[in-house]
Amino acid sequence: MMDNIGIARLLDETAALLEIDGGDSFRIRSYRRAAEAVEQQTTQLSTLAGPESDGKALLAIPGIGKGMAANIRDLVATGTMPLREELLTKYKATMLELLRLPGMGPKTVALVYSALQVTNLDELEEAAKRGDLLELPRMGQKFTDKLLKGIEDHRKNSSRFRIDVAKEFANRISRLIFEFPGIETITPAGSLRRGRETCGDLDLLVTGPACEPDAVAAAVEHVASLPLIDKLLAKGQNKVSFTLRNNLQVDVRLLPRASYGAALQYFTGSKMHNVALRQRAIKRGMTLSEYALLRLEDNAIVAAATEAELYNALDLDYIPPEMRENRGEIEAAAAHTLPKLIERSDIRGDLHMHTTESDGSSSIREMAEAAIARGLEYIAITDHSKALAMANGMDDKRALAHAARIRQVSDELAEELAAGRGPQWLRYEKQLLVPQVGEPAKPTAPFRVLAGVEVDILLDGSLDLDDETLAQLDIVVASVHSGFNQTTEEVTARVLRAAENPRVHILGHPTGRKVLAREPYKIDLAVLLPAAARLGVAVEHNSAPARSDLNDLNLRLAHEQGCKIAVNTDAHSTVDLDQIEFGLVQLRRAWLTAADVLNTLPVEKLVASLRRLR
Ligand code: DGT
Ligand code: CA
Ligand code: CA
Ligand code: ZN
Repeated sequence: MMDNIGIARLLDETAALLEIDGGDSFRIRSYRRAAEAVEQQTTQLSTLAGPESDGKALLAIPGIGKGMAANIRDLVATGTMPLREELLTKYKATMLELLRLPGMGPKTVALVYSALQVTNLDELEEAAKRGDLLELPRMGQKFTDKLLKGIEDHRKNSSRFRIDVAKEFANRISRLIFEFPGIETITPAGSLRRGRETCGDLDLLVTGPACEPDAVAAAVEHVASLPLIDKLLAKGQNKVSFTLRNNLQVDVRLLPRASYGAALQYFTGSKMHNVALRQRAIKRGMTLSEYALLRLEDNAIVAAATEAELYNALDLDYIPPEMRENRGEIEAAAAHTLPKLIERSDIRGDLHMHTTESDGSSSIREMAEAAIARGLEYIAITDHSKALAMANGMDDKRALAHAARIRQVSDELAEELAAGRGPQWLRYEKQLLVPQVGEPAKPTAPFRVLAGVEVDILLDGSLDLDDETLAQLDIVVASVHSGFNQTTEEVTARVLRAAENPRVHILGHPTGRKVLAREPYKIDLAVLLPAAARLGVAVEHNSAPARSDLNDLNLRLAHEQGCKIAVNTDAHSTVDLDQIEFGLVQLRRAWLTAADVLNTLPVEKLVASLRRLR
């Protein structure tokens, strides 16, 4: 009998095959969505979709319509379905891995198959090495070289997962575990809790009455039988390890409340932080383990229930997880000089986002309301400029007309808020950070929508819009979106030239990298950052988890060089505004405080500080 994971896998595979076949994008999406929906079910669909069922239960699942329900019943009954069989007469199931490579769109995948019978990663690599791709239209040596590099990167990267992916799965799994009675708290530990931009595996720590020694066996059974488990790797007394369909490994530990703090400390790591902490314990006549901090002479428990007790017992201030990398945090905690790290409530504004005017999917008004609902006091709308034709970038005339509309929305909203009419608040479910709409926003400070632009830095460092246009805008973010193969000298000089333009306020995504997907362009930050500081132009940390432009070490460097730092979401839709969380953890990993960040300022101070002194 096919389980939910099997069903989801085949629906997803069908979506990929449809894509290669040049299918309708709406139809492709409906298969992907159905796969996700199936995977999140708590009961095995085979029990609802068997031959004797009427199929109604399937239709009750959001994302599953009549056609999809029929597909699922076919999958359960026969292990396949007609559309999949039809596609498999033309293509091979393994081809979906090719879609993940840079430059390999569905058309190219279809082409290498029809011309060279390439059906998987290994075959593609061989074909590229043999030079077979050179025979195909539009695939020169450059394409081949790039592809080989892409295959190498893919092999290297596919064992780690982006922080947002890890967090999403941590949430899904937690939701399922919480269905068992007597579970109180679930905390993701390991690299996810420390806010690293990628995670090798998930470490979930669970506690509550159901995890006490006399009760834990049943809770372990519950976890070990979660329907989203692909392969069960291990099931111990209080630990379950498994993998998900995407190969992400999950280690779940069920722990008694009395030692939860010690376990949390141990499994949060990092290993280097823990090593240093254990040495400190030994110097003080204690030993530290995942169970407790013990006094050596009589094995008495000094601390175990909470992390705070444990750090305090070692004469340390509490060290936030993001700092636990053994980069001087233990010494600072001992000297009571840990910085007060920036928090979400410190952020007053967001200075980089898009609307339907370029490649965003929400209107000015929608973005502004979503920002108010999240407690922000101002945003800047910064749509693309014309060089980014693909994103429907604006020319000078459109940029100015758009600015006028942005200011109009700003005025309208100020009036409505003053009259006591506001959008709905978003509330956050306690442990899972899932936004939910609540009561209307209380009118707070007058909200401002600043008129801005994200102007392209052209290949020679000139800007894509006229100076007179830029001078009329409140916020100018300047970004590189082209010429990624320029040399270090070329790209550094290019961005420096843009930074020297006094109308530019912020250098947008200054490295252009994409996490696990694209190397940064070869910019020399050791040259750029001090120059940016001297010129008074801010550098952006882009919170989109796929970008995360300046990593923790670069952010630290930017701060030490005296740069202004802006942390923005680059939102392309209202929900993207929540990406700020991911940006903030990187700032915290760089030890930054609210005072180090531009968009913690109230709007008047922000606008004043943007004025460039020259
Ligand atoms: P990852 O999964 O590669 O993104 O990185 P982490 O930091 O999550 O590493 P992981 O999952 O191997 O272990 C989670 C934490 O548990 C780690 O940060 C420290 C602790 N830990 C696990 N195994 C050991 C060990 O053998 N020695 C020490 N000192 N700590 C360990
Ligand atoms: Ca881990
Ligand atoms: Ca682990
Ligand atoms: Zn942008």
